[in-house]
Amino acid sequence: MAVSTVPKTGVAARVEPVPLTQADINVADRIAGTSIFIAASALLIGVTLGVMQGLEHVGINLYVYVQPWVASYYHGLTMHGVLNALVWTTFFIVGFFTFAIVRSLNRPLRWPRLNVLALIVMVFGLLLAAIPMLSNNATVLYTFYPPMKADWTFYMGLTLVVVGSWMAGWGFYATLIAWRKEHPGQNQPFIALTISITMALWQLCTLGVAAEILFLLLPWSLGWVSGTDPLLGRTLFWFFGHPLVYFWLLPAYISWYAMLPKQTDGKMFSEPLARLVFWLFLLLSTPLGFHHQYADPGIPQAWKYIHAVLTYGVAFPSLLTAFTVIASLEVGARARGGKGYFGWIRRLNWGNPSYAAQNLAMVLFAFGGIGGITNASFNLNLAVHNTMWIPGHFHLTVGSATTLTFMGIAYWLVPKLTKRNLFAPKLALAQAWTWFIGMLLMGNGLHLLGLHFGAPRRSMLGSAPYASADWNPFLYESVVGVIFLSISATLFYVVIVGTLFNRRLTVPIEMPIAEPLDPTPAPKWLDNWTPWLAGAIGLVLLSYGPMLYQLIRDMTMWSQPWRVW
Ligand code: HAS
Repeated sequence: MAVSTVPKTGVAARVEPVPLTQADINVADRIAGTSIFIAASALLIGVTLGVMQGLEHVGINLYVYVQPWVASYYHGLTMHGVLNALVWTTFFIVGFFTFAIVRSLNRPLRWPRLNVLALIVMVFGLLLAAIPMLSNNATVLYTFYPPMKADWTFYMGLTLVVVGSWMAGWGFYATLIAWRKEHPGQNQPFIALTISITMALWQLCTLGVAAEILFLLLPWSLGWVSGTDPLLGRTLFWFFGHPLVYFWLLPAYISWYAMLPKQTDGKMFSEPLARLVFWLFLLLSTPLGFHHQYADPGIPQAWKYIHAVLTYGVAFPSLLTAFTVIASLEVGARARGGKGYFGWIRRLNWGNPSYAAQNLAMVLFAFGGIGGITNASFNLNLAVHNTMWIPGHFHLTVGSATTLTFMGIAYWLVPKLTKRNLFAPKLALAQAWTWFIGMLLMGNGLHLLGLHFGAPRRSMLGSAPYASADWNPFLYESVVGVIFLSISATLFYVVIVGTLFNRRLTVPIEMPIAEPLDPTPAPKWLDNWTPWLAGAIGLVLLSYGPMLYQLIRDMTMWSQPWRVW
């Protein structure tokens, strides 16, 4: 690698940029395509099981027809949660990021073999976890709270999926670092920077679940120790569990900020503000997991209060996002002839399924986000915790903001990867709208069931003796939503499979990258990792350190394993 003779200006010597060749693109695209294929396959099984759950809630029990493949409602619910919330998201994100970082930096992956190996480790982990899951030996739901115990292969498999995703992240950092050496003094490109921030957030928060699995669950499931400590296990899980939701959300935000405006002729309203949003997520996503444990005895109120305040803090970058992304879209709609305070909305690119899916995902997220802020309040949380309100909340967030956005991204990404035209764009458009209507109905029904009646989550409501007739309107509302969602999911697979066999692309597809409205580069403090990373680690130590110290000091490994279902 040649080093150019740049005069000493206080900036590091420039390394000659490595050009991006077709062979490099092919490597990245193969990783991306394989990851997204696995993601979509997981989602297919996951949503099918979701439909069965929805039908059970109105007394239609299909589980009797699928024995022994799905042994019980809870067996199905575990696979639904793991496949949709963990597998679909993680594999899609790794694939999408691999594709996007190469384009954003216009350079090859620094260590392509590491990224290939990362995917192999993830797939191996998935297969290992799948064996006990399919055979009903890991029916512990996607949060795998102890003292419910799964077969050790389940924990080991999930660990490998996480380790593989770390390796993918290391590959991305190495690529960004190489780019920085080649472009000293220049700001890191927005997409590559925000991909790396998302992966850094992921590396930080997964330390919690890694510790839970390695020190508590694996030795316990292997029989090396006889008991475990559920409170410590839950605390380590939620150290990871809440930032996990931002790992799901930030790829959607990358698309909303940096790609979606371009799809409607808009520009990024403020690139510096968008960078600030991602740094704030790095800073604030992890130190707030106790808001999932408001009802847990053993965590002092003061710590719950601190985490509540920080939770309100992490809602702030989303509020910034709501204003700036809408402004970016408005710029585009006005360029397309939109007029009036709200009249411009009609001129957005609603005819394009990729655009429409993502904009509808944003609308659903506005409701999901408000629900999240409600959850964060200690008093309100006591009313909704462990009720159907919570599935209502997360179907509007991970099930809509994330999933519908990823579907929208797939509508340009899959044609780009396969070099084939999108099959039946009108069906794709119908898919976006049916998902939107389905989630509105189901989300509303589930929220109200939880809030008004305290209907419990994770329960077979269809055969629950305590279920009252007053619940029926909301149960039926949500099942109508489920029917819309099943139509939508079917359309999604028709479009994607149709694309795989469609005619070759006639017009090449470009990855949409929105230009900033103001081309002035962002200030240097928004391009500097050190203060944000140090702040994130410091805040985690302050907000978790004393409590973790206390929980580990007082650890009581007495809980015997339970196999409930
Ligand atoms: Fe949450 C529980 C608090 C966001 C997912 N959350 C969960 C669980 C999941 C989940 C899966 O404080 C259940 C875990 C379990 O199994 O037990 N959540 C929040 C807060 C936020 C939040 C404060 N959650 C998310 C996101 C998720 C997600 C994002 C997935 C992707 N959540 C909680 C709490 C609990 C919880 C408690 C525990 C509950 C309990 O008791 O168990 C915030 O980050 C939300 C901020 C978001 C906003 C919305 C901004 C709106 C935007 C769109 C604007 C667009 C518009 C449309 C208006 C403030 C950016 C424009 C239209 C045009 C036409 C232009």
